[in-house]
Amino acid sequence: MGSRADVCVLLPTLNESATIVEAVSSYRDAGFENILVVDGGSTDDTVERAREADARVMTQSGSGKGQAIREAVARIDARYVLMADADLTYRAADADRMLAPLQAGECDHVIGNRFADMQPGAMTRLNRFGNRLINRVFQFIHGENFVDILSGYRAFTVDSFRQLTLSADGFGIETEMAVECVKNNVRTTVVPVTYRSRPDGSSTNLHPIKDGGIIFLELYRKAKTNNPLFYFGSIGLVSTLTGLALATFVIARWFLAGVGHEIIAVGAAAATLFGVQLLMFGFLADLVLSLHREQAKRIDRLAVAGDPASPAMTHRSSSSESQTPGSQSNTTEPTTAPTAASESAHHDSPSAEPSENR
Ligand SMILES: Nc1nc2c(ncn2[C@@H]2O[C@H](COP(=O)(O)OP(=O)(O)O)[C@@H](O)[C@H]2O)c(=O)[nH]1
Ligand SMILES: [Mg+2]
Repeated sequence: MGSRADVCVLLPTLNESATIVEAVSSYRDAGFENILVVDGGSTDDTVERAREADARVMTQSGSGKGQAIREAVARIDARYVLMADADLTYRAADADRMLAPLQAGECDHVIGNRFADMQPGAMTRLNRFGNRLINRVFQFIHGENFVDILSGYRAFTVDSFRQLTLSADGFGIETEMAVECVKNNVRTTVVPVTYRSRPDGSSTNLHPIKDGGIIFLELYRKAKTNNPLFYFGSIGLVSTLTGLALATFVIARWFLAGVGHEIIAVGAAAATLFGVQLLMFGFLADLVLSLHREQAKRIDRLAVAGDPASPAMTHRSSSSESQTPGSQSNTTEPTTAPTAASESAHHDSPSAEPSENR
C-alpha cells in the first residue's frame, strides 16, 4: 500500500446526494484523509452531506465537469490526484492499483480501464458501443490505444496535469486529457478497474447523444495540432471526391445527352480546387509538425544531457512521435507513452475565486 499523505482524492459532484456519503467514506476507510468534493451547484443536499462526511467541499465558479476539474486541480497542493465519480461506480479498493504506477515513478497519468471488469448493467449497450467507437477513432487520429479514454477514474501528478492545455468544460474533459497526454508526451498507463452500475436512486448526468457528439468534435478539434493531415485532409478528401463526382456527372451528361450543366460544373471545379488545396495544406502542416517534433526532441535530449537525473532519460520512446492518420501503436496493455518537457506547458487558473469550506 503506497503512501496516502501525498494524494488528494477528487470527487466532482452534481446532484449525488444518494451516494456522496458512501463515496467519501469508502475513500476515507481506504486511508485517504485529503478528500475534495467539487460541486457543480447541486440542487439536492449533496454539499451538506459531503460536509457531514467530513470532506472538503468547494463550489465551482463555472459549469460542467471539465471546468470543475480544472478549477479544483488548480487549488490542490498534493503531489498526486486520484479522480473518481461520486456515484459509487468506481471502487476505492482499486485506488492502490491506480496510484501504484505513479508512486513508483513509472508514469504521470493513469487511466482506469472499465472494460476490464464491467459489471452487468454498469453501461448501456449504446454507451458501450459509443465508447468503443470513440476509442477506435482516438487511436486512428491520435495514434495511441488507451483502451478507455472516457474513463472517469484517473490518477495523475499535479505537475503533469499542468502541462495539459485543457479547455473543455463538460464531459469532453477526459477526451481532452487523453489527447493532451499524447501531445505532450505525458507518460500514460492503463490499469484494469471494476466498473459498477449506479445504485438505485441516483442517475447519470451524461446525455449519450449530445455528449457523444461533443466528444467526437473534441477528438476532431484536437487533431488540428496533433494530426493536421487528418484535420485538413479529411475535409479536403471529401471536398475533392465530391467535386470529382459532380464533374463526372457533368461530363457524362454532356456526352450522353448533349446537356450542359454550367452551374454544377462551376461547383465541381470549386469543390475540387478547394479540396486539393486543403489536402496540400494538410501535408504541409504535417511536415511542419514533424519538424517541430524533431526540434522538440532535440531540445529534450539537450535538457536530459544537462540533467542526468531527469526521468525523461529512462522513459523516453518514440512511439507517438511520428503518428500519421491510420497509424497505430500497440499499447493495449498498460501503455507507456514517452515523457518530455512540454513545449506548450501552461497552467489553468480559475477565472473567479471559488468557495471552499470544510
Ligand atoms: N462539479 C461537477 N460535477 C459534475 C458535473 N456533471 C457531472 N458531474 C459529476 O461527475 C461525475 C461523472 O458524471 P456522471 O453523471 O456519473 O457521468 P457518467 O459516469 O458518464 O455516467 C459524477 O460524480 C457527477 O456527479 C458538473 O457539471 N459539475
Ligand atoms: Mg459516473
